[in-house]
Amino acid sequence: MIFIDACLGKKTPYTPVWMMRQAGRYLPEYMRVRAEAGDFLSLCKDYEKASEVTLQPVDILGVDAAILFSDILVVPMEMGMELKFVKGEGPVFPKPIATMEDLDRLSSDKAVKNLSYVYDTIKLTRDKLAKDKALIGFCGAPWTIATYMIEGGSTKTYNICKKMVYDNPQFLHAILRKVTNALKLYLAEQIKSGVNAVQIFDSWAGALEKSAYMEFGFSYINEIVDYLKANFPDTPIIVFPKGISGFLDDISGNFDVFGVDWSTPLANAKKSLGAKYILQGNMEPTRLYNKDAIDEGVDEILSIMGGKRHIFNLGHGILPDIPVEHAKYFIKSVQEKSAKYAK
Ligand code: 1CP
Repeated sequence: MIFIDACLGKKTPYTPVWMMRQAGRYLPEYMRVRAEAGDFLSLCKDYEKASEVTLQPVDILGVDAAILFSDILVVPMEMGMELKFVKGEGPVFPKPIATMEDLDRLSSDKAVKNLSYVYDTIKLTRDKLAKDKALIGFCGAPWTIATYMIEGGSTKTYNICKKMVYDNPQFLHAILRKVTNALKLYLAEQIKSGVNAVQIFDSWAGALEKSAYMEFGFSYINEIVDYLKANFPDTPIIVFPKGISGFLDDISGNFDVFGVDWSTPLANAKKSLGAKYILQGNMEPTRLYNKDAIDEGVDEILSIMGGKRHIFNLGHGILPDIPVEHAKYFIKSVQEKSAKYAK
């Protein structure tokens, strides 16, 4: 698998490429399966349909890896929190975690058991996926998941959870501890079910100042990484903490790949982290609106990385109104142009 070889720093015939959020609303084929399922959460729970949409971007776009179709928020949901996806609003937890009693009602063990539909999706998908394509499992980082559990949904200010950082850090640690316990076992089950690599998404890492992020964010990611490396040393781990370009020099851990977000100049990330980690990323996702912008973005990134120690991706998820034809053009252009660097 070219994607796994690249994660491990082996030479590959071209730079492998996939896109964060590559299965989803920009694909008419996805919309059809989602309509059949009824709604988004029913789709996640139906392992045959979830597997079908996991495979769609491989068949339609030719990406080098599939990412499991699910969501980061099924973990707190299966721990015992009611979750709704409200049209136009995104995810909503009607009863956010505010007290120790709220937290005590949640169970990490129950979540790991209840998430069996995810393990079934993985088994079926790995069965159907071409042998040379990798299947990526994933979870949200404890901090990012906790922001939704505490705020009750998406937030622009993070004021409730950031107040907790300074007013009640013990309680925030208790929440993060419980989520981390679930995520260690959840990713272990994903690996046992057949994923070839895992990615930890810390989409809201940039909401915290450095010292707070190290204490409440990155330390929990590293705990998950160390647990997985002790049990599954051969499975590559990708971390994606978005919005921390100001302190990349201080990032360390036992993971294999560092995901660079689009706001970080890739040359800076290469200087800080490129010797220690394979870098993944980081084309600005809105470049996909325009073919000339795609060409320019791909050329610039390939010239910085020189076809080495790199996995191509966007610097955050693909947007729902991107033309499919442009997504195809992007994937093909990375695969063709990067082959020239490999010679
Ligand atoms: O069909 C729909 O309308 C639902 C939209 C949708 C989809 C397609 C949601 C709701 N989640 C997903 C799938 C998903 N989410 C995947 C698998 C598909 C793929 O990547 O190809 C993955 C890996 C995620 C990860 C995810 N969910 C993250 C981390 C990555 C990121 O984009 O930063 C986050 C923050 C979420 C929460 C979430 N779930 C859904 C939405 C709209 C959101 C974001 C809400 C917000 O911005 O706060």
